[in-house]
Amino acid sequence: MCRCGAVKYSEVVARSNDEVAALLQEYADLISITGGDAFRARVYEKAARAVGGHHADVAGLDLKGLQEIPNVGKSIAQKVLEYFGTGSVPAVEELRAKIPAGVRRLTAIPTLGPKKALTVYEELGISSVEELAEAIHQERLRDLKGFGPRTEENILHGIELLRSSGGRVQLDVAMDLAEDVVGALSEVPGCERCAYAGSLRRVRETIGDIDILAASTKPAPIMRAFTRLPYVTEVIGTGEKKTSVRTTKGLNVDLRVVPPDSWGAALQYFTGSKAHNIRTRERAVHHKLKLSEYGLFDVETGEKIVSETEEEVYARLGLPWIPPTLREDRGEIEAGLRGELPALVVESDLRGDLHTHTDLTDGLAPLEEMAEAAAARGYAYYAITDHAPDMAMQRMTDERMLAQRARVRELDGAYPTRGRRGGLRLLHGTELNIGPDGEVDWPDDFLAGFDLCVASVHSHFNQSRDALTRRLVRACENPYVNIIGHPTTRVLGRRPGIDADLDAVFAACARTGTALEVNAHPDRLDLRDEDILRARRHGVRFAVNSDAHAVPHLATMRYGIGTAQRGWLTPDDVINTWPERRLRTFLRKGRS
Ligand code: DGT
Ligand code: CA
Ligand code: CA
Ligand code: ZN
Repeated sequence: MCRCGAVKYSEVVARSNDEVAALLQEYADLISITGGDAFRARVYEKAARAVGGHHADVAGLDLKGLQEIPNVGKSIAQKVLEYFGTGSVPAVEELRAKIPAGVRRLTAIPTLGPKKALTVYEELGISSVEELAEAIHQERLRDLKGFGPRTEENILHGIELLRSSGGRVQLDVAMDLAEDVVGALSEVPGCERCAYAGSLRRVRETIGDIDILAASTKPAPIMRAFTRLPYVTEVIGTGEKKTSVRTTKGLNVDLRVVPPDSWGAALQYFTGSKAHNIRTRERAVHHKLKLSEYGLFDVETGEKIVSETEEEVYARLGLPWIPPTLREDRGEIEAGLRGELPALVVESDLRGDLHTHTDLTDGLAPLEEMAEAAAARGYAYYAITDHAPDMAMQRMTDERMLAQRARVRELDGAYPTRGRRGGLRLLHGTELNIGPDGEVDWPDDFLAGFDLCVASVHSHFNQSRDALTRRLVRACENPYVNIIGHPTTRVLGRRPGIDADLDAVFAACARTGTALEVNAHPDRLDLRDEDILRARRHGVRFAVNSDAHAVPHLATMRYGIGTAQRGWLTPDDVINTWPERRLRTFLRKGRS
């Protein structure tokens, strides 16, 4: 068979086959982790491989067709049909509920079996690959039964394999590490400036490696301090200008030290993106200048032009300073030349958070703690939006919801905040489930009692494109639905977004006065930057929300704001920057 034909074909069928393979593999892992029959786990593992390698799309097969795939028996075929029918498999959900997602993620490490994954979870409370890497570094694993220094080394190697294959890491992981490095290097005598650049400064949704820049006339002590940071596992290369290391987080960090008078040019260069830099270099040529990682130069005299700030560099190119989140060559140069760069929304513009949870459903903290933390962030208003009853595992009832509302009314205004003279305004809301036909959990008369409703897709992800589109449009047309939560439902690195006609959904949002969420959770960042740009052209409004399930999650807003900026949003586009009265008018929507 022609190779290119085969590649194309597999691209077409990959989606559903890969999804099913991942589901079966996960089920196999879950069986092992929960101490189930090893033989049964292997049966599912084999089936996963067979489906993943199957030549035709499994989505179109019936029970008989599925059983014709090698290693797929009746019970597995039935689960696959269930999956395509409803988007979930109860048997899998049941096991999922028993095990934290972090432990399941541990089994992605090729050198860590499920048994050992469960041991480190039970004995040391480790539930993420990052925590595991750190524990190994602190030599905390070797004392466990069945572990030793060799096991530690082995697992660490596996973590590196995992990282180098997948490559990119989540924004929050990279940000924590980068801020730590910048903090440490800023302390080194002779370090005049230090900052992170690259994709992290542009707040891309995932990060390949961290780029740190320092300004100094004496690079050596900074390089030395860098290679001695506690989480550095390997020095890949080190020199006068550049040092690269590998860290316990499996993430590489590049450090460049430049003379202070080139800081602006270097920061501009290493912030990128490459596409943006190509355009700025063109502008430089146009102005008889040369822009490189070494600085800005006059082409005729070869003289270095002092460029201590990025503003100076952009000014020499005839441009205003361009915010890093726009530097993707998506029209920012043209807008800059026309003097039409957007006045981007910033974190301090936010007056509230409109999608948050408490321990009434799957949150970790009680209402009081969440509200207090929201007030400490200086918000003027804060919405509590716990899950609605159609998500059966949350065991929500009308009574529980109404009791929460009574408490919310009691606490309204009770928390002093810098954002509002009368104390934090509490809004009572809910996160509805958009059912397979676009219906939601409660009838209109009950919905009318909420100050706002977020509505999200939480099941049936695999409906046809038409059905998914109709479903979302119908949710928009519900007069009580104010915000579509995490609109595509993607989970970075784990689940692709649903396949709906987003332009039709965006148009419906604009027409009905329904906002689209920019979910700030670094697992989601949904809508993503490119979809925000598209939605904006339809005239949609947005809500940048944390979807916090615990107090620390409130701070993930920074990633949501970064993503909103990458979608060119201004405060006027974002309803939770608005004063309360304007917000309340928007939330009334088409309600009578
Ligand atoms: P990443 O690390 O994949 O998340 O993405 P970046 O953008 O951080 O890319 P990276 O680390 O390879 O390089 C950092 C910046 O340095 C990049 O955004 C622009 C600049 N840069 C690196 N290599 C080149 C190049 O070959 N040409 C140009 N114009 N700029 C480059
Ligand atoms: Ca980078
Ligand atoms: Ca780099
Ligand atoms: Zn939520």
